[in-house]
Amino acid sequence: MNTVVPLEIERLSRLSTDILTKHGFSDQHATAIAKIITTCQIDDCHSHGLFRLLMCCETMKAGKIDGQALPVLHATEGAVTRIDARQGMSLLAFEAGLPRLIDNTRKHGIAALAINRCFHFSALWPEVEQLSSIGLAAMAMVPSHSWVAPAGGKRGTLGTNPLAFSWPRSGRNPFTFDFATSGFARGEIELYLRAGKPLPEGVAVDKDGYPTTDPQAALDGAMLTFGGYKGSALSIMIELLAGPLIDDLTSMESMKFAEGMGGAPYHGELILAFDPDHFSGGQTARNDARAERLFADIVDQGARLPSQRRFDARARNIARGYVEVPAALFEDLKTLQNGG
Ligand code: NDP
Ligand code: PYC
Repeated sequence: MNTVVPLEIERLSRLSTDILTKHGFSDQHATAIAKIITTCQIDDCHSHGLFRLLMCCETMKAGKIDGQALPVLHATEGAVTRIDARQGMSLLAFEAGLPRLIDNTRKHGIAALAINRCFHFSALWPEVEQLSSIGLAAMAMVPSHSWVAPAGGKRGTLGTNPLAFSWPRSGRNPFTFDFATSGFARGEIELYLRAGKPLPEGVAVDKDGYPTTDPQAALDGAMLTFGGYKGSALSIMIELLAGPLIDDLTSMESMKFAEGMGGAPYHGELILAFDPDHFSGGQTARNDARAERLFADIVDQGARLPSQRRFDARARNIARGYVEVPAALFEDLKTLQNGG
């Protein structure tokens, strides 16, 4: 039976920073990572919440990450900001590059932040929502490791390559989606494995290329993209834009860099931001109202907007003051907290 234990929200951040600093992350990195992990766990994003502390520690044990690295911003006058994470985790680099991305977006109407040479384990929605919370629309994308077969193939070439988008809505939660371009995120398959549950059909093939619902066989074989050739093309686009375009690694190259060691993939990240005031010819309010009519027509027919489950979970968890964590994961986290 998959039992869960309650964990007070006020303990989440401390538990995460304790584990991260004990495993070699500087206070600055630990704080940046814990912030995202806590944010995800409060929203019941289980595949990229506390569970990802295991991947962070595994990454440190693999030996290539620099847990102390301070990101360096490249000097530039243009709309493209480049920041070198210097083989640290991506999140501190995102924090360091964000103010310049915002300034550039306000100045030029559209701007980009390219993070290079980062280890990356996290969900992207907390990043794009930092931009939509100040009235900007935003997209973010990353490659990962080459676990995913292209449509028509049976060998891992592409990453799980998430794409996130957030649209600001005055006085309401933003319109946000954030999904892996594989049918399932790798983290989700790992959670199925831990829970002893079979996968749905269509998520993966085994190492011989046959369809499988066995999570371990899926991890050993190849994952599939969502939406057949359409998800496959989107995934390839992410490889290109967050890889060669920004002078960084593809998922195949990230896999090679890892040399079979576990942990988070190593590559770049691309974040794009748009200022509606520049694009809508001074008619932002009128166009926001048109966007709201679009959302209303979706919700009115009984469909839900992406992220609504998350916003509901946030409200519920904050109101009761605790999140629910699988008991087995909580035991693993206690072991890590004790230095294991
Ligand atoms: P999900 O399939 O759980 O959800 C994808 C999106 O679709 C969410 O915004 C979700 O909203 C929305 N959604 C789900 N069901 C519906 C529905 N019925 N109607 C409308 N919208 C719906 O996401 P994934 O498992 O693909 O990805 C999970 C996380 O993993 C992401 O945050 C992603 O960034 C992260 N990830 C990170 C990687 C990395 O390399 N760093 C690699 C791959 C994934 P809601 O949350 O409200 O359900
Ligand atoms: O869940 O696919 C995933 C993933 C890859 C890297 C971090 N998360």
